[in-house]
Parts: sequence; C-alpha cells; structure tokens
Amino acid sequence: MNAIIDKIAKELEQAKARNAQEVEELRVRLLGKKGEITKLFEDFRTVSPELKREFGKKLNELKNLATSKIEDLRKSTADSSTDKKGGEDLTMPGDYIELGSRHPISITREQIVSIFAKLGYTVAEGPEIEDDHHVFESLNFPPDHPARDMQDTFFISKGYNPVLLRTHTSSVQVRTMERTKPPIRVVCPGRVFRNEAISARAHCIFHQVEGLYIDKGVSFADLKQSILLFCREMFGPQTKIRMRPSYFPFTEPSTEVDISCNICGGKGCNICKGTGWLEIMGAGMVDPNVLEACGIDPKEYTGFAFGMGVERIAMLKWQVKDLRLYFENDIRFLKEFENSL
Ligand code: 2NM
Repeated sequence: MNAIIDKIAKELEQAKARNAQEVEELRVRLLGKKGEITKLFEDFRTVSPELKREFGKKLNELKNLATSKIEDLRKSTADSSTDKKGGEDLTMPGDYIELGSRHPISITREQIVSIFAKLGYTVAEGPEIEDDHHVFESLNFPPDHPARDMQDTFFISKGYNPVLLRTHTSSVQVRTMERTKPPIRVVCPGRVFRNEAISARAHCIFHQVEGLYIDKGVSFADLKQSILLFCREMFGPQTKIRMRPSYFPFTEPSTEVDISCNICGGKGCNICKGTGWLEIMGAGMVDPNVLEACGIDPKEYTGFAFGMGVERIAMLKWQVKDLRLYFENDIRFLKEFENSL
C-alpha cells in the first residue's frame, strides 16, 4: 500500500494537463467513484489496527495533495485557454442590452400631475388597502349604495369595520382634509380596484388622478376655468370643453366633462362615435356633508374636486383601442412610447 501511495504522489508532482478535459480525466482516474485513491480508502478498512494510524495519515495527505493539484491544474488550463487567444478580444462588439422606457400610463400620469403642479397643486398619496370610513362613509355614500356591494368592491374582510381595496383615490383626499387646515390644493394619483369583468374598455385595476381645491370662496366658475386650462394643456390649445349634469355622492352639483374630439376637431368620427365629444372626467363642488365629515366647516369653506382615469386619458392621447394592452407589458407595445417623454 505504501508503494502505491508513493507512486501516486510522485505522479501527482509531475502531473500536467493541456486542457480542462485532461484535468477532469485525471480527477476521475484518482478521485472518481472507482478512482485509484478512492480504492485505497476502501482497502484501508482491512488494514490491521496498529497500522491504521500511519496509513490513515498518509492517505489523507495523498487525497489533499491530489485535490489541490487538480485545482491548480484547473486554474492554469482555464488561464491558458484564454491566453492562447491572447485574452479578451477587445475588438468584439459589446453585448446588446435592451433599454427599458417609461410606461405610457406613467408618462400620462406624470403629465397630468405636472399640469396641476403648475397651478399650485401638491401630490398626496395614501394606502391602497383602505377601510369603509375613508372610501365610503366620509364621502357621503349612503349605507345601501351599490358601490358598497361585493359586486363592485373587493373586500379583504367584511363585518363591523370592513377592510377593502380602494375604488377611488378620493380616500387620499379624505385623509388630506382630515389632517390639513385649508387652503388645500392636492392631486392624488394612484391605483384603484373595482370588481369588474375585464374587457377592452374596463379593467379591475386601473389608475386615477383626482384633484381637490378647498379655500374660502371657491366656486363652480373656478372649477370650470381650472378644468379648461388642464384640458388645453393636455390636448392642445384648440380644445373646447362641455359639462353635463351628473351625480356623485361626494359632490353637489356634479358634472361630467367632455372635450371636443381631438381627432376630428368636433365634426364627428369613429373615435367620438360621431358625436364630436369625448368624455374625460367627472367633477363637482365638494358636498358640505363631506367637508363636515372631514373636519372642515362648510359654512367657512367651499371646494371643488375632480377625478379622471389615466388609462382613458392615455387611450384618447394615443388612440389606443384596447385598455388591456396597458397591463400586458408586451415589449412591442411599450416600445411605441419610448420617445414620448
Ligand atoms: C370624481 C368626480 C367628482 C372627488 C371628490 C373628492 C372628495 F374627496 F373631495 F370628496 N375627491 N374626488 C371626485 C369628484 C371624483 O371622480 C370621477
């Protein structure tokens, strides 16, 4: 056994390999399952007890020698294989790295927010997981309003104090009113959630920007002028607006705002379905009940609020026909917007 150990040790000292394959062959021959050193360890079991100490030490030393020698050879062959080619070829073209770009919804949201920033609005954000108080109760939703139904709202828990996904970002404005003394001028961008079947025109997750302006003497005329200014910044200086009476629990009076179709200029086309108008947002004067519920005295202050869907604005801006494209992250679709902002 001694003789075999010495023979292998000697061989290891002189071992050479020209490439990784030869190193691997050496490793298998010595340390593999049926390798020479592995076999010596098997034979070791039959060595008489008084010799075990001496041979055990020698065998372990041999194994360590083999392991480190093979590791050395591995390193040197790896080096020399690139050395043969003269190292890295610095004339090779670099790897192509695909560049990302802003998502069209982000671009649109930023544009909406920056228009209102110019009018002195600041940005407020709040939680997507909300309670009944901030989403419905303080916004003047009657107890039996359909939006409070499972059919329309995603509930995380029901019961005495339900936890739910916000259906609008008005909840952020409630939080702002609760902790701020007017004047208040905020826009609240964010994701909202509604239990709707997904189609080309609706999604269960979408984005809103809502705005709120509260001060002494704020009137509907202020609302009209602010909306008109926003629409002209967003869709071009030729844009006209019209307001239709509407209903929301949190505003009185309430209105839905249309802009003149920016495709046909109001003459009527397939985008505006021949009407010459496109609906873009809802708005109104904040209901005194809402102000009161949020700790603001409605005898002292008035305010207006508005809300719009970012997907809808982005669809009108780029004539995107199917809102689902915004959620699929198909690189071919996203690439179309890489030069947009
Ligand atoms: C809309 C339409 C009209 C609105 C109202 C409020 C609040 F919190 F002040 F009561 N925030 N947003 C509002 C008003 C939202 O979205 C279509």
